[in-house]
Amino acid sequence: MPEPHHRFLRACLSLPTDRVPIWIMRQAGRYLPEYLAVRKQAGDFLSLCKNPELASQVTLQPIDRFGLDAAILFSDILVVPEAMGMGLSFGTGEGPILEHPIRSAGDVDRLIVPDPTRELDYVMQTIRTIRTALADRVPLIGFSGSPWTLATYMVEGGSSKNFSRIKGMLYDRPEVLQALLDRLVSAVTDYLNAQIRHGVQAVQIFDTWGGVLGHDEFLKFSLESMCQIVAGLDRIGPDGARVPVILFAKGCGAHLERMAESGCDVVGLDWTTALGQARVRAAGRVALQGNLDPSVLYASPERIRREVERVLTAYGAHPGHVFNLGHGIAPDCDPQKVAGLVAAVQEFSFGGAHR
Ligand code: 1CP
Repeated sequence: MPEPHHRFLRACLSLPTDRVPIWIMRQAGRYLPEYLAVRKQAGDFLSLCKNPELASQVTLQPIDRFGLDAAILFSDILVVPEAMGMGLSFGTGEGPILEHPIRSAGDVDRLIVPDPTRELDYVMQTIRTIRTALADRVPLIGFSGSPWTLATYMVEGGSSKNFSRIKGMLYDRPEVLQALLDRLVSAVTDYLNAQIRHGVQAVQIFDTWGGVLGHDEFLKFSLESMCQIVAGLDRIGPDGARVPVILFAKGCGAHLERMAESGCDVVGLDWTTALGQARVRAAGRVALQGNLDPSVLYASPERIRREVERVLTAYGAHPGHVFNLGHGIAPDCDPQKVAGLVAAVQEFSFGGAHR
């Protein structure tokens, strides 16, 4: 199989690169004035997600502005529960609202497993539009939420602080939660395979809320379903290239070894894990992505540069590092700071022939 030439794809596959690639979780979004202008044009956030032309425009905005090494599809993890039949809305300034929360086995039975080329066809159109607009400048990343993370929104009915309803379900009626997770494994596997068929060149599974689970509960109720998805993915794209799979589970650095055995190519880490030790623990089985604390972007440009150097030095001169924040960029971030961050990654990691 031919080796990829893009440094992001090469790093995902632990191949040598000219320098460390960088992309940023939530790189398109509210901290960019040009994003807010396009969202206004679309009317609201969900309409923006469903408009392939405008969603493609906002996907490319951070690429044009900062010269990042990968683009990520502009969409949201919650379009999958919507396609399964749950009503979805985003109130202005509030979190998401899922209209018919899952509270019983009957609620799970009523969920459909969507045909991604029908209920989620607008995402497939967006992928095609973005690939044309990118013209192979950088690779395109597709994504989904993990079954556990999607289930938190579906059971709670929106964002949550203490996850009381889904935790109650986990301990009292684990069979209902398991039935929901099983249905989500099918929906997410079909959805990511459709994204791959339509042209995404890597996929990331976001397990934003894996870290709220106890040790054994994470393995049983989150990692297990992610492993099933990884096993069901088509790892070769329509152009014959390998499609790397990234698992990002926030607050789950303790489970790195188990995640590295999932069959994924890259494990994404948040900033609570020591990156140098993580590389040793991963033992060459996977590449690592991360892991600058997003709050570093509130510091001075000089301090940001020092912290970038610290992350790069912690990983060291080895292949298989994708620079990223440890979680999504904050909506009140100053775009100038992001420009400084990208420049620092480019400068400090350039010329490492060993990478
Ligand atoms: O007002 C707005 O413009 C909406 C804000 C917004 C944006 C820009 C939401 C609402 N989602 C998004 C885009 C988005 N969401 C992307 C775009 C691609 C990118 O540039 O990265 C991605 C990958 C996501 C994924 C997503 N949505 C996650 C997982 C990643 C993470 O940050 O942890 C989660 C948990 C969501 C749910 C979500 N979407 C939006 C909100 C307000 C929420 C709830 C967050 C919460 O519960 O705290």
